Formats: sequence, C-alpha cells, structure tokens
Amino acid sequence: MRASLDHVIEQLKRAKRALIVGHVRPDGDAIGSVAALTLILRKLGVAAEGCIPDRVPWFYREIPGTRILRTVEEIRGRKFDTAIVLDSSDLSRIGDAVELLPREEPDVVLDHHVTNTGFGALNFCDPDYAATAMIVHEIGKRLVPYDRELAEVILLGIATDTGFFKYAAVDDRTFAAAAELARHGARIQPIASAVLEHRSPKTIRLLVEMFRTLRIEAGGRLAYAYVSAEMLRRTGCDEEETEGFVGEIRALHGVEVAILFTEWPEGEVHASLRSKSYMDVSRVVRALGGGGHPRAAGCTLKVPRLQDAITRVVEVTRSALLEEVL
Ligand SMILES: [Mn+2]
Repeated sequence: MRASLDHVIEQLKRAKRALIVGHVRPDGDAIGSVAALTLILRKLGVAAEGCIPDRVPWFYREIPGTRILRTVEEIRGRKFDTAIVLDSSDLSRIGDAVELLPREEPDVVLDHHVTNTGFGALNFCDPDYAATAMIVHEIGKRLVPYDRELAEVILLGIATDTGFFKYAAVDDRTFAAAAELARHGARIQPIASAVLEHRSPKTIRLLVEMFRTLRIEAGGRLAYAYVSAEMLRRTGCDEEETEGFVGEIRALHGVEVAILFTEWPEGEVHASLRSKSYMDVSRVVRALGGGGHPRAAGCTLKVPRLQDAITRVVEVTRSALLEEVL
C-alpha cells in the first residue's frame, strides 16, 4: 500500500523493538539513512537496531553516527516487532537480513528508487527525493530534536547520493535540507574527506590499470572500462575499492554514459552505469535484470567470461543511446 508520511510516522510511533535495514553493497545513503532512522527511533525510546547486511566500507566509520550499525550476525536471534527497510528497491536487496524480519513483509519501506516494487505493508517511495536520507529527515524533524551526530549521518546520505550536490536531482529542497542539517552542527568537510579522499596507493594503481582498458564509442558519448578478477588479485585490492571509478570515466568531456565492469567473484560481472545529462540508464539495465536511478544504475550478470558481459551490456547501451538521438 502507498502510504503518506503521516501514516509512516504513526506506524513508527507504535514500534517497541524496531529493526531498520539497508541494502547489500551499501552506499552512503543506505548507511546514512539506516543510522539516522535508528538514532531517531532511539530518541523516541524505541529499542532500535540498524543493520547493514554486508561489510560497511571502513571509511564511513569516520562519521561517528555510523558506528551504531550492526551486521546480521551481531543481532541474530533478537526479536523485533517492526521492520523498516530503507533505500532498497526490492526485498532481495537486503540479503541475509531477510531472516531477521518478524514477518515476511516489512512493515515500512522508505525509498526513492523509481524501480521500487512496493514490497512493504506501508510503502513511501518517491523518486522526487534526491536521497532516502531526505525522506528520513522529513520524518525525523517532525519527531525529535537534532544533534550533530544525527544531522551528520543524514547529510552523509544526501551528499553521497547527490554526488556532493552536483547531480541533476539537486534543487532548492536539497540545499534547504543541507542548510537545516548544518544549522544542527553537521559538517560537510569530514564527510567529503572520508568518502572522497580515502584512496590508498594500491587503489590508485588499480585505477591506472582500469584506465588502460578504456574504450570510447558512439562518437565519444559512451565510455567504458573494466576491472577483472585478475587485476584485483594483482593489485591486492578488494572489489569495493572500485567505488567512485565509474565517476572518473564519466569525467571525460562529451561522455553521456560511462560503464564500469567489475568481475568479482569470478563468474559474476557487475556493470555500474552512470549518465551525465539525459540518458535514463535505469531503463537500460532493467532489460538486463538490474535497477537504480535515471543517472546511476547497475546490474549483475552471471557469465563465464568478462568479455561476454561487456559485449552484452555495451550492445544494449549503444542502441539505447542511438534511439535517444532519433
Ligand atoms: Mn539512495
């Protein structure tokens, strides 16, 4: 059922023991919005636990409010009466955390993905919001007083999902929310430094390796590159260290669609697509079983060879780009 924010707030107030869950391969919005809603509910006296069903990249821990997040193992066996799923377009996105849900259906789903399937008892899914953390902020400011810790995790979610306030979805509401959070003590500098300036020498070496594979097509409008399992092994990097690489490809002048292919684990290829100004890449990946936003989307293909995934995704993207021109 599609709910109003008032509906959602009523439901949250009824909770006694709440579980708040984000998605696997967590980004700053999943991390920030789950941490924020957990802090908000605790301020209301709810026994709330925030769970990220995957490894949280280490650099997010520099933002103090994120340290309350738990893994599935850490809260296994705990009983919850209310489950709230954030920033996830369908139930498979919460991975192993599904076993923690009190019922099959989450009580509340808050999200901003166009591809959200409405899998909760109450769903508030609005692609007009630049980040799920913006929705959490709408709820939070009606319920509790803010402190720096809470304001900063919300700002983390908004900043990361807007590319630090540079994507097309950024408008006066985004800046107004950021201003409110800054008034409560949130600082953008430590967030930017943690998220954007944490690369190690080996990550830079992997980035250089990735750029060696760069291909440019469609008159310069499509650019793609890959990181193979072999490259990860050789540089000693984790797959999560490719975070932000696709943005480096999009930085090319004249490129509309950038794609990064990451082969990990072997036999699986993740394609991460970013567009610059007009191409809806969420539509492109939907044909391949993926999901996301108009300017940032992804899909995972199970194929024996990396090159097979590249050929397939590039083919679909190229024809979508050509259609766009007509
Ligand atoms: Mn998000």
